[in-house]
Amino acid sequence: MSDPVVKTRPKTDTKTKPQRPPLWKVILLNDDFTPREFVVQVLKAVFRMNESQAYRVMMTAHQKGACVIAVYTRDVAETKAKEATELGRANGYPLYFTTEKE
Ligand code: TYC
Repeated sequence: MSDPVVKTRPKTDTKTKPQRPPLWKVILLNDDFTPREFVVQVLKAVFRMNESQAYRVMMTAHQKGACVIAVYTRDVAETKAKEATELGRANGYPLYFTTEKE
């Protein structure tokens, strides 16, 4: 078989923009047992928040039931959610962080 006369352009020539990786939300869920101060400590340690940011996020979850904390790539979001949930568990609290695609 001979090569086709009209060749398609290589993929590198396409005009489509490179796609950003999808982002995942990390969501803090309220519960009735974890002390407020402990939630604040975890938010500061795992999500690099300062005291007032962490307090505001904790109070939002406390009052509304849940609060979006931050968005990351899927891997980072899942790792941080797991790490933060595990900190609660290790201290006997049901503190829970989940992830959701944006
Ligand atoms: N509701 C908890 C309490 O009253 C505090 C708390 C806030 C727990 C936010 C979890 O995501 C949370 N001690």
